[in-house]
Amino acid sequence: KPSINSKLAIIGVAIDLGAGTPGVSLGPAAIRFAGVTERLSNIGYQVEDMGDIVAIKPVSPHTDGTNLKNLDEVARVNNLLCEKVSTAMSANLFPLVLGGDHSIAIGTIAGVLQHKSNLGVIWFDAHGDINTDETSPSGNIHGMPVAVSLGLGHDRLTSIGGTDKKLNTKNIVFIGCRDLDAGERKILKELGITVFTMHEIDRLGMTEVMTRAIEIASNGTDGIHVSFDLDSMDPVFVQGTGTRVPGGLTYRESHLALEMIAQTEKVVSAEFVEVNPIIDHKNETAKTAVALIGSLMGEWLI
Ligand code: 6HN
Ligand code: MN
Ligand code: MN
Ligand code: MN
Repeated sequence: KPSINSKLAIIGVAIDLGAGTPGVSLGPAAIRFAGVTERLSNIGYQVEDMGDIVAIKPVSPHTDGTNLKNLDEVARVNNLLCEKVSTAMSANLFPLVLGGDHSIAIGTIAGVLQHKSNLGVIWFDAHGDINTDETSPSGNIHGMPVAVSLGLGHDRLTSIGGTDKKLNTKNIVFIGCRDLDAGERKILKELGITVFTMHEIDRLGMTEVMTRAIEIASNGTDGIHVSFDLDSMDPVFVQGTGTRVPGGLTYRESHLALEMIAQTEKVVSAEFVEVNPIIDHKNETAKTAVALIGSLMGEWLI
């Protein structure tokens, strides 16, 4: 659990090969530049920066026999990430993973599952990220990590960390969705996964939504992983992210959600993804990510 004075590992993943828009590979650098280490040190954490895993753009994005873009390199990077996250947890370090596109959740979650076999997940996103190679409209792997972490999709991805170590549908919950593909709606419904769309957040309010979400992610689990896609927020707060969708979480709703998760003291790992400094204004999206990280790590639990 992230308690003040515990140790934390920062793991950057410089990859944009899972996304349609280039630039999120510079996300880890932007978030470091925005002062993530200093922020966490000031809260009272001992921070170990384990550096970046760096993706290399292939000459051709196509792997034989699949529509998935950059499959070879996305798989290589996520295998490395899985190992690195697992190594951090073996050393009793809380893994804080900085993206990078959301395909890195494949490696992060696979790594955490080596240590926590009944993991709950709270997934903040405008999107469902639950496409498979069969349902994906784009071939972009950042639209697939939830499916992969459930064992669905291409075996080059589902094999990462072991096909036996997967998430349980009853412990996954989505927050902030407002752009779900037809195939994703079908999968979500079939699997019975709870989705708090913007509609539910409007109707119930963030406090009630998070109370329910935390219950789902806690029920019978040995920890909670937080996967935060910056595009869950309203585009007015996050210019620097590639797949912006109007009508998202406000600045305070996002912080309130993460502060409530921090209060549970059940969080075992986290990732903040899809920060794109190339399309941002004065690194503001990375600064927002750092503030959100502060809230998740208990900055306001005085
Ligand atoms: N993300 N559903 C779309 C697709 O291409 O599969 C968009 C995915 C966006 C993924 O924001 O992490
Ligand atoms: Mn996402
Ligand atoms: Mn998204
Ligand atoms: Mn879409």
